[in-house]
Order: sequence, then C-alpha cells, then structure tokens
Amino acid sequence: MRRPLGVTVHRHIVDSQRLHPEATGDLSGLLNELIVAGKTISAEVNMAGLADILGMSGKTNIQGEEVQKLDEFANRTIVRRMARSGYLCVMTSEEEDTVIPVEEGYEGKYTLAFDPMDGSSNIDVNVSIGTIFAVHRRRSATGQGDLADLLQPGRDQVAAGYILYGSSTMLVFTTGHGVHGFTLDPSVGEFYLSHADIRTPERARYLSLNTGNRPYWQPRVRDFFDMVNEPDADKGRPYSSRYIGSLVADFHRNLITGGLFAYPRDSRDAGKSHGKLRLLYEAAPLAMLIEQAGGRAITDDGRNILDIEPEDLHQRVPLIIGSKLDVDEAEEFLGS
Ligand code: AHM
Ligand code: MG
Repeated sequence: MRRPLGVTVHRHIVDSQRLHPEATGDLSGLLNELIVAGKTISAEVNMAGLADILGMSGKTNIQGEEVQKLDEFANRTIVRRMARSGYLCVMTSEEEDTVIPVEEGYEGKYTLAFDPMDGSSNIDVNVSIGTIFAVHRRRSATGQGDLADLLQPGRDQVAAGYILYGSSTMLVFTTGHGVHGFTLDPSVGEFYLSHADIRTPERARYLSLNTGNRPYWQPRVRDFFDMVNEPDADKGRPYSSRYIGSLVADFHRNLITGGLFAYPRDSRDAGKSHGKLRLLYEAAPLAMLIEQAGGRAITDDGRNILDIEPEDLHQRVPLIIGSKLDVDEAEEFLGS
C-alpha cells in the first residue's frame, strides 16, 4: 500500500519554529523528546492486556489512590527520558509527592508538569486514557529548578497538550499558535498531522458531568446545570449526555464536537472541597488548549483557570471547560 506523504509532527514543529527566528530550538527539542516518551507509553498501553501488566501495584500515590502498573511505567518513562533531555530544570508528576529534579549537568530552561496516565481507573476496562503535559519557562536563572519554577499560572504556559491512547493514539498540543492534532501510524512509528488548527464549536453538543455527584454540588451549581438541561430549541438543549470518566477522552471528544465538561467542588470530603482535578497538570494545560481552540475554562465560581496562581504542586481545582457560549453562561450564572 502506498502511504500519502503526510506532515509528520517533527516537520510541523520545525516549520513552526521557523516562524520564530529568535527561537533556540529548545522547545522543539523538548516536545520531540516528550513525543518519544509518548510513543513508548502508547506501545505499552497497546500491549497491556497481553503483557500481564494490568492490575494494581499495591502502592498508593500522594492523592491516596491506588497506583496501577501502567501509571508507574508511564511516569518512569517520562521522568527518565526528560531528566537527561537537557531542556528542563525541574519536573512534577501526579505520581510523585515532591518536585522531580533533572540530572546534574543537564539543566535546561523549561519546567514540565505532567499526569503520566490520566483516567487510570479505566485501564482495566480498555477505555481511553492519556498523558497530559504543561511546559513553562523557568523563573530561576540557572542550575536545578525548584518549587517556585513549577508554581506558575496557566497563563504563562509556553506549551500544553496531551497524548490520547484510544482507538488510535493521538497527540494534541499548542505552543500558543492554535491547536493541532496528530495521529500515530503505528506501523511507521510516526505522528502525522490529522487535525490542523482545531476550532471547538461555540455551542456545546454534549454535556459531560458525573451526575452521581449532583447531590453534593453547591446549590447554585446544581441550579445552573438543571437550567442547562432544560429544553431550549435555539441552543439545541437539552444536550446529549456523554461522560467517560477519563478527562483526556472526555475533553478530546468535546473539543472536536463542542461540549461542556464540568467537575465542580464536592461537599462530601475535605479533599474535594476544591474539586477533584489537579490544576498544574490537568486543568491548566487543558485550559490553554481550549482557549487556543476558541473555547474557555473557569472554576465553579467563575474564575478563569489560566489566572489562578498555584500554591501547591498537587492542588485541585473545580473545573468547567468547553464551548465558549456555554462557559460564558456558566460564568454569568456562577460568578460572584
Ligand atoms: P486520575 O488522574 O487519577 O485518573 O483521576 C482523574 C480522573 C479524570 O480523568 C476524570 O475526569 C475524573 O477523574 C473522573 O472522576 P469520577 O470517576 O469521580 O467521575
Ligand atoms: Mg489525572
């Protein structure tokens, strides 16, 4: 079979870099290293059922959740590859309690925050999972980076994206010049441009919520989503309901089709009083992507996710994200 001469992700990155003559190539190099890690994880995910890698490792991570073997594999793969890449000064991961240093002598000018395997509760049941990442420029001058380098608002991200391990493996990322999607051809081992300059529809088609949590939402959050569920022909409401429980997969579907995803704060336990999802490596990178695609992301009290100053590596945040007109309505309804 003859293959079409597609644009590889490497070609795309090189072409984008040419638009910035001042660029040193470090961000391109960083992304390319991350892509190799993503391809390694993708191969492992595809083998998971066969390689008897499924199942729990018997440990818990800092959030008190069980760590599964694929989470560990993904975390190790990214840490090892990126620690010697020469592009980073410090990292943080959902799977590690404290900052992750890079190897001495390999310090670079960026930081990386990542969720190595988002949606890991879905691994055993063959549902799509993904890796989410966020890149900032370091704040400190030289040497090893520290906590302060990582605690930067989403607005200052220089790149953000995810790799979705689904029916195909996809890479979706932005460096602040639109959102581009690439699909992995596993027989060649290359990501090819499949979704150039993704724009998310202004109006949602799907509503994505864990409605099992509804009794524990704040009353005005409940009122808002009850209102969204009311029939309204002009807005195409009620929207169809779609919720996978794998953030990357829910986000990706809504990005393409238009949608409103929310994980509001929950009154049941202290840990959820700020929502479930993590700011640095879940909410902020997806917020940058959605803004670049024409959508928006706010908290359940109307603050822009990208403006939040992080105080903690593993900080949680209530998240409402998706099509612009729907998030505008949420902001008006819920904002104080
Ligand atoms: P994880 O990073 O430990 O996998 O947890 C985050 C996941 C998200 O992918 C998803 O949006 C959410 O948790 C689903 O939570 P719930 O099962 O409470 O609806
Ligand atoms: Mg996660």
